[in-house]
Amino acid sequence: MSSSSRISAKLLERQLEGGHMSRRDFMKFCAIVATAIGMDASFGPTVAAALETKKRPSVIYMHGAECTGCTEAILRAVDPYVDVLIMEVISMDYCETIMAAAGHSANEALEKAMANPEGYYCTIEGAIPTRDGGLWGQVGGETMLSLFSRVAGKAKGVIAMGTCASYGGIQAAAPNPSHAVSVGEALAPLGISPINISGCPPNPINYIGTVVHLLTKGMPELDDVGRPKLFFGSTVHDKCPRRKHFDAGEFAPSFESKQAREGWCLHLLGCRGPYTYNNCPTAQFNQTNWPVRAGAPCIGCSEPGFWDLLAPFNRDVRMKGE
Ligand code: FSX
Ligand code: SF4
Ligand code: F3S
Repeated sequence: MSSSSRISAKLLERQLEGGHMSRRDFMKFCAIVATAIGMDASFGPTVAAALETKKRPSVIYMHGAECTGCTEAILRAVDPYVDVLIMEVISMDYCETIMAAAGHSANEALEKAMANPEGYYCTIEGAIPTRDGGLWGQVGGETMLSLFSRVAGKAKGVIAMGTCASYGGIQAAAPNPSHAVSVGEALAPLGISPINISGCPPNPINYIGTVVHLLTKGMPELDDVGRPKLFFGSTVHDKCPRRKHFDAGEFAPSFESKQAREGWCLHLLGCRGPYTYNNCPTAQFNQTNWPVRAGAPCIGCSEPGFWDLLAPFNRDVRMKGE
C-alpha cells in the first residue's frame, strides 16, 4: 500500500469510527501542536485553554499560481488531523479547493467572508503574476494581483503558504514568463509582510503550528527571509541521519547503489541539505518519511530561488568539487 493510500485509509477509518472532533481528538491535537511549537506535550491543556477562550478566527485561503500541492499536503495532515484545525481551531470561510460553492456563489462566499465585522486572517498559496498588470493570473475574471490585494489588504494577518507564495517558486523559474513574484513582493506596496511557511510543499505541521502559535502565543520569531525560526531554525543537513557518513567522507556513488540504501550521504548526488533550512528530518511528512530518508536528495525546496539555484533537475547532478 502506498503511503498516500495508507493515509487515506487511516482517514476513512477515522470517519467510520465517528471519532473526529471528539474532545479526546481536540486534546490530542493540542498536545501534538504544543510539542511542535516548542513546548512540552504536557502543555497541551494550556494550548487547549488558550484556544477555547477565543472565538474561532475566520480564515480566507486564496490560491494563486501554483500546483495546489500545499493544500494537498495539509489535507493529508495526520496527527494532528486537519479536520480538528478546520472545525475546532479556525473557521475556514473561503478555500476554493475544499468548499462546495463554485462560480458566482463562490464569489459571494468570499465577499461575505470579507464582510465579517470581526475581521479575518488570510492565507495565500501560490505566487502572483505581475506582468501586464497581473493579466496572466486571474480568478473569476479578476487578476490575482487585484484580488489578493483586496483580500490581504483588509486581513488582520497574512500567511504565505508554500515556497511559491513565500518566494515565487516554480512559476518564477527563469525565464519567468508571467513575472510571478512572492506575496511579500507583490503586496509590499500595501505594507504587507507575510509569515512565510516555505517548502514545496510545506510540511503541514509548520502551517498548523504557526496558526496555533499566533492564536496562543502571538507572533513567532522569524528568520531573515520571513520564516518562523521554530520550524526553519536549522538546516536539513544539521539533523540528517546520513550526516555521520558525510562527516566520515562516505558518499553514495549512485542512487541505486548499496551505499545509498545503507544510508551513505547523498551530497555528491546533488543533495542541497547543507544550504536548506527546514525541519524535514525531525518533523517528517505525517511522521512517515521525507526525501533524504526515502533515498532522494534534498533539492532545497524551502529556500528562496531554489528552482534556479539549488534544484538539480536540469543539469548534471554530480557537482564535482562541492
Ligand atoms: Fe505546489 Fe503550493 Fe510547490 Fe508551490 O506548494 S507543492 S508548486 S510551493 O504553491 O502548490
Ligand atoms: Fe547532508 Fe544531504 Fe548528506 Fe544528509 S544526505 S548528510 S542532508 S548532504
Ligand atoms: Fe524540501 Fe529538502 Fe525537505 S527538498 S521537503 S527541504 S528534504
